[in-house]
Amino acid sequence: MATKALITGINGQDGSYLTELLLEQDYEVHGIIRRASTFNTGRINHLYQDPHESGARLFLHYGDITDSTNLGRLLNEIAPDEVYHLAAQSHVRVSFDQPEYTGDTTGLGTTRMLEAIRGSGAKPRFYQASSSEMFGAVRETPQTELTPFCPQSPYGAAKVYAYWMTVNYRDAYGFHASNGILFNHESPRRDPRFVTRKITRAVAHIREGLQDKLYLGNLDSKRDWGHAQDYVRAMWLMVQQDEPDDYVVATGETHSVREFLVHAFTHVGLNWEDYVEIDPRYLRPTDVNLLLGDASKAREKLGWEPELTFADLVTAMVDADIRLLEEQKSGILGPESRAVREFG
Ligand code: NAP
Ligand code: F7E
Repeated sequence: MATKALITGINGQDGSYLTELLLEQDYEVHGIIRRASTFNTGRINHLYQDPHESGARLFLHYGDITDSTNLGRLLNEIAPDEVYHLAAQSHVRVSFDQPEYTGDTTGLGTTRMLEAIRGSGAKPRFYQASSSEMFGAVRETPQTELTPFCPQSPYGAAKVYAYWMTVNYRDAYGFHASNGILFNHESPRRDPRFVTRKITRAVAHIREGLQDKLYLGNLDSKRDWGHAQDYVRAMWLMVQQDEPDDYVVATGETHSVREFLVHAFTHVGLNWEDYVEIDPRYLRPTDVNLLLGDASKAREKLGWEPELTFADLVTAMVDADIRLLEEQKSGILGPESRAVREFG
């Protein structure tokens, strides 16, 4: 029998790459999507399978991590072997505008999932999408699993709560529950409201003369940026271990937003300083100025290594945005989503 995984946040950046990875390994994958006024399965449309066809291994279910009765029912119905809890309000800047909602989804959402598992009587292994934002005003550099948390945003604070609830269910109820403390990871599937994709998308538009300026906030901020495809592999490896544990996942290199700009604009022969302006709207009440992870534990215990470098990441994202724009200009839009037609 195929191993069954349940993924919350399946249509997000990480959910889409993780689904690809699990389907390649012959898992049966169940994903929770929430009802929105427009269909939002763009990142997983290429994976969609008609659930009526024999051999289908990807199944989508409506649900929401603010709805505990729904989560409990899905846990009972699906009886997964592994749960990857990725759903969250994941935007740090937005968490200052919506601190209560962020606490509800990003923090309490994890408790609801853990409680749904406990109530179901099943014993799936559990992965919690923890974040380097928990380190906040960093107490040491580089950051490891032992570095104290000092969150600087409602998002970071909610993730700290979720981290400790995961540890608590491991200690109190013997859950196989692990925290992946993932540093920033990006890809061509990154939402354009995060700085990397905002930049690479703008580079593609500026190159075509479709955009004059790119407005940004704090350019001095430094991040340890990796590729999402590498990072979902680390999630899976954590869940496969005999013992649950917590792991930092990072590249061990840090770069400023300014350096990202230099790489992205230079890749197409442009000078970023001709286009970028600062807009205070993108500054945060408190920002995290420096993140740099030490993933030695993940390397030693999981055998995990990132395969893609910072330069690979930037060029892959710029090239993908150029291709996307060319497809849009020539009217080649992606194949109509079968999910849109069939998931009414
Ligand atoms: P993302 O692209 O923003 O995806 C978030 C997912 O959560 C989406 O599928 C979203 O669905 C879903 N979601 C949000 N609120 C929900 C709700 N109330 N009920 C059900 N689903 C809901 O994020 P990501 O980059 O893939 O990150 C995955 C997880 O890792 C998140 O928990 C994030 O906080 C965490 N994380 C990310 C990074 C990073 O650098 N990417 C680093 C560390 C940790 P909709 O499409 O409907 O909005
Ligand atoms: O900001 C600065 C901004 O929004 C990175 C999420 O996946 O990673 C992500 O959170 C830096 C910050 O990501 C703009 O101030 C400058 O210092 O791309 P970001 P983030 O806040 O690091 C962590 C690990 C997560 O867990 C989160 O879910 O870039 N910055 N100008 C800007 N950022 C944005 N978004 N927009 C700007 O215009």
